[in-house]
Amino acid sequence: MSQSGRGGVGEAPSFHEMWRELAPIGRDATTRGYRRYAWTAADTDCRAWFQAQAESRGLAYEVDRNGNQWAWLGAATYKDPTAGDAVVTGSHLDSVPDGGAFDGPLGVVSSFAALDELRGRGAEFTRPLAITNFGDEEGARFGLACVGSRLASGQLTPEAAHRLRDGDGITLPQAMEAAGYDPSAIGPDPERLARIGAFVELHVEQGRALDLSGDSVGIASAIWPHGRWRFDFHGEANHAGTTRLVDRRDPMLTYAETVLAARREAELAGAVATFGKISVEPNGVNAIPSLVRGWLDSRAADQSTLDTVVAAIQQAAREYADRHGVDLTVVRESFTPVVEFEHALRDEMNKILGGAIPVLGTGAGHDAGILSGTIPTAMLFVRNPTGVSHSPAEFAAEDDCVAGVLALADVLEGLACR
Ligand code: HGY
Ligand code: MN
Ligand code: MN
Repeated sequence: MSQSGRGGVGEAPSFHEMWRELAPIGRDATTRGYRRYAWTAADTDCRAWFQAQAESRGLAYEVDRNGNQWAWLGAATYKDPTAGDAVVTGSHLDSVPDGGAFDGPLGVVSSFAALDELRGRGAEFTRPLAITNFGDEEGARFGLACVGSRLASGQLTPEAAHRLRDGDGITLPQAMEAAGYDPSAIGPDPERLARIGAFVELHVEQGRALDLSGDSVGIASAIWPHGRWRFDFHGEANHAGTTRLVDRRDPMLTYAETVLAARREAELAGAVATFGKISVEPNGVNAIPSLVRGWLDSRAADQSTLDTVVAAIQQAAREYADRHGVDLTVVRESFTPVVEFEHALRDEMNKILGGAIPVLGTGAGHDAGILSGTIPTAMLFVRNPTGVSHSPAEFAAEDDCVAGVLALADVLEGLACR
């Protein structure tokens, strides 16, 4: 809990105000879920909100070559801005389809609120501080997670990024241009990352470890390796009413068997595997499909388990495809290796917070994970009583959100106000 020992509803007043302002942006009136996809109008509105928060606090606002947003305090005034000692905090504002309110925005809102808290304490910053919004973390539109941080760290080449296409066939460059950004500028940003001594991302916990331990705040230890694979099952379109079962080459059948195989293989290995997205052509009630596309998301505690699970699922899919005269192609669309957060920063944070903060792993990917190969990164988790995420039901209690703001303020004070 915060060194100041303060907490409880009503603290961090700016948090509540920002939360209320951000809440309606990109929320679907029917599902109450969020649809803040990269380079859409909702994303533009979120970006405008971020810029307003930065400028209202007198922070130096900028957008980097990859469209990530930065709000700097003191970048130009402290000693040498290229000293590599900047402390950065933030997260993302985009969402999965019908995502929850907290995944991403909690980290960004808490960052601004933590700065307000530190200013309220009269903290003296001795290192540059920045608040960020990394673009397209969820990959909901173009299928690749963490595009903004992958581009910045050189893990995604501009050429590969330019090839990304959404479900309507719109390319990433077209989408960026339509949103007023120059896609030809994207690429690695080593100078910017070299300025950073520590990146701390606060995020709602996507699990129940803190609920079970009775803690408001936790610190991340590691992120499971995880990836996304697209399975294309090519069959033969035909009449649903007149085609004998024995004459069918039905890709939906193969897809269904593969989904069951994925669950079976994941259970056997203590991993997770999800087919959460599907597209069917021609998608007619009375027509056997010609093509079924299914996207597999699989994750495991270690690389070899993940490899084993995905290989077994692909093997089963090929056997089913052969049996039904279906052709199968599998494409890996996104992959993130295991992340072990840097121990020194993790332990320093725990010490700043009193030394008794639980340290927990996660199966969820984050920009802090992507950047961990380039700069020291760490994560703070805020209790989610149900553990539910990537759903409108995602929730964190007000008291816990405030505890997260105060913990983040303590960490930033400890790191940037020595
Ligand atoms: O998929 C993930 O784990 C993250 O929410 N992008
Ligand atoms: Mn997410
Ligand atoms: Mn997230």
